[in-house]
Amino acid sequence: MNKEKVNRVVIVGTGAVGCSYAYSLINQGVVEELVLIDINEAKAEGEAMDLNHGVPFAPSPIKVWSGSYQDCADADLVVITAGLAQKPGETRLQLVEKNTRIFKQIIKEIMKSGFNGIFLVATNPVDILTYVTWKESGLPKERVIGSGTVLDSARLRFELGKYFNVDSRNIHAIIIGEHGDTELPVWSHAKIGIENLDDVLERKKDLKKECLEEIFVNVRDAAYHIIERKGATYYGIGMSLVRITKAILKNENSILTVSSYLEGEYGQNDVYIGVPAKLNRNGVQEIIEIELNEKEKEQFNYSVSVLKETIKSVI
Ligand code: 6V0
Repeated sequence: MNKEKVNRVVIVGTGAVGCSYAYSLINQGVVEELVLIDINEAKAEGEAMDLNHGVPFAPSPIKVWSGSYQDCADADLVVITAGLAQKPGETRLQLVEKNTRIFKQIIKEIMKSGFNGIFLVATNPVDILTYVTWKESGLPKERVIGSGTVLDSARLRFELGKYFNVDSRNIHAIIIGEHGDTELPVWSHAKIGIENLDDVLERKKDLKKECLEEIFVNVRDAAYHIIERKGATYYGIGMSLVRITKAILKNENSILTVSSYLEGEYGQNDVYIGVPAKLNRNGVQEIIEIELNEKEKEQFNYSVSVLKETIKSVI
């Protein structure tokens, strides 16, 4: 195999999220090499063994092994899903101190290997830990990305798809802001297929605009509802991470609401937050600045202020 063309992804953290991502990545045939790292080495080893037994059924060949931080040297993408997860009732921001400590250690090890690819962070609170990753790694902002509100936007599309009885892949609606309690839906740009959401509501008298708020609240609180029932959420984020991985490694120029570093965009600076961004082989190629209405601007600015307060406490 020509080494030049081999894409290597390293996953740090082979818990529920890391393994759902790995499983989905293998099933979608996105990469040629997949390395698993965890502080619990036996767990990473067992997961690699188990996943390898599915490789004969994968759409394309892939080498999977449990490795060490030295394997990051040749990685195109390092995806971090390590750390503690929310307990029932716990907010994402409450995880910040413990996971920041874990991250500082992990990033140091990865950078020691000579890694010079792209970071994708999923651990919560994701916007804060993406900022920590950027600061600690010294890599350009374009190459440090958080999963942001990609999952939240998918949840919104799913719920709107159900409400309007339209394939969720035809729903163009996004959530931006913190991946957490201060996130917001951008109703002003939402489309059902090719029609503005407001026009559809105008046309279909049996559908009610008031239901949108309830749909959003359910989406925003989805993690709490799932954690209450099964203790953790992982399939949705696993598939969201694969979507982001494909956008990057396949050089797609896809627009996804990843956590990106703002330098003047949306009137904000020095913060990582979920906004629509164009992704390709170089990482975030461009942040798409859409015109928000007054209410959305206010909500977005509030979300930024909450994240900035939290960043101050860890940096
Ligand atoms: P988990 O199943 O407890 O897995 C965490 C893994 O990290 C375990 O295998 C640990 O051994 C490992 N780990 C801990 N410390 C280290 C370390 N220093 N080095 C290497 N590995 C380490 O948690 P789960 O997989 O459910 O969640 C992982 C993170 O993803 C949590 O912070 C969640 O809150 C977060 N999520 C993020 C989402 C998003 O949209 N961004 C969505 C869901 C969960």
